[in-house]
Amino acid sequence: MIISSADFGKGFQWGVSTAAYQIEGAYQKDGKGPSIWDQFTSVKGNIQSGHHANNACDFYHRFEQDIDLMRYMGIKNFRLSLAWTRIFPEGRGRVNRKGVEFYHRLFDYCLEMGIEPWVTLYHWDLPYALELKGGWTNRDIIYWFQDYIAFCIKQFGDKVKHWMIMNEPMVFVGAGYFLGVHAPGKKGLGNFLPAVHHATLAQAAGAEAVRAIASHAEIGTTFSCSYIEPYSHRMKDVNAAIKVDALLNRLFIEPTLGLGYPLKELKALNKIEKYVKAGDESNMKVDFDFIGIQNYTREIVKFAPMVPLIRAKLVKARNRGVKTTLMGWEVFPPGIYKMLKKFDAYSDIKKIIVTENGAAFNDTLSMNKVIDESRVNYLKDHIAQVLRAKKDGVKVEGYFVWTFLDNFEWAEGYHPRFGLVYVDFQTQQRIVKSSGLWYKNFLGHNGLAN
Ligand code: IFM
Repeated sequence: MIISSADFGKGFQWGVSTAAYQIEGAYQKDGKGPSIWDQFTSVKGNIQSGHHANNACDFYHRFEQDIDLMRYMGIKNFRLSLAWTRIFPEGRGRVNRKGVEFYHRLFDYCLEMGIEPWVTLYHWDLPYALELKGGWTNRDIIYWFQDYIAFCIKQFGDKVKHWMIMNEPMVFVGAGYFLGVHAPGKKGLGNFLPAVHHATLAQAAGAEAVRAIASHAEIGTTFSCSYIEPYSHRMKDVNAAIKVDALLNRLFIEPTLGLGYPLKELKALNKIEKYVKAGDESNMKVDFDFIGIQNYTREIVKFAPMVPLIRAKLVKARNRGVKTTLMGWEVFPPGIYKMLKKFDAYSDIKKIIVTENGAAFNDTLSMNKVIDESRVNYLKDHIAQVLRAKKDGVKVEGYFVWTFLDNFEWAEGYHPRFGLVYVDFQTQQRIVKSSGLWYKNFLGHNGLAN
């Protein structure tokens, strides 16, 4: 099959996604305050090989060069996030003008180069000062978050049209406040449940602030999602899969649509009601202009009586003999089609953008080239599934590759490289991989054999 970007129609938005903490570096430059990730990465044992993102891709100093490269690659939409502590070093109160100026310069340069910035307001780097007050477990975060957002929209609302309130709440709350493997490293239901509820309320309060200040803005938020299948047709596995689906795919989207938390399937989370106050149900609802979905893989779920609360476990792809990426995630292109169909079936979703999709493979630099055919195939196969969904009538109107530059992959440090562009972290040299050249051709409407 030959697929070209033209098959998706003129208005379809193609882009690349990034996040501040993963690329910016300059972690103490020009008055930036510490975030929970600056703190978490400074503790031995938290991150593979002791990596941190103090310098990362040094995007803070090199953004013009990187945007020039984006332009060369024909990329018209650039998803990035704001580092809250560059703007408010203590999370609230005192404004750091130099941080604000940095984002003005960045947006100005994007616009000058004909690249549309799509901005995520929160991609996990909570101000450490706010974590000391309980972070997402403290209900006051709804107001801290709303104030931060209101400030950003007043500052940048004339330059940025597309805003995303949060990135993958299930991941930052699950990994950061239940499993403790991401910042701030908290564990257990006692942290998880209030964090879920406050993130849900803050997401709605944030969206309301954007709407009130910038009526022309397009507002969305982004959800991680994985296609879930039971290990077998046995009822126990089927029920286990239903629970995991509710936890990973439904917990955060459904309250925003006015459907409440999926507690019927997730009885273990019933205690969340302890944190719910009168009026919260309706305050969780948001009339988003679009929903971002971020899909990488599928998960196979098995009944597991010894696993507390959920009695279910994921069967690792590596034990299933299937093709995987360097993250150990199964390569399963139809999964993105299934998730697009699933989200499209919610009647109140107006538009879907695939705000992340991509893969980490074992890239090797040889003679100044990175030949990453596995990534090219991954992207082609997933994009073909997005087209299949679109042809079925799914309201999908954009696709962003995760990610532009190799960068800091959270707990895995710099080991998994997801970029279309290779980064030599010693010299900060950029080398466009074969996948980057493929995307450039693809965006140039050159039909390519699939
Ligand atoms: O790197 C992350 C990103 O920050 C959020 N979505 C998934 C990506 C790959 O793990």
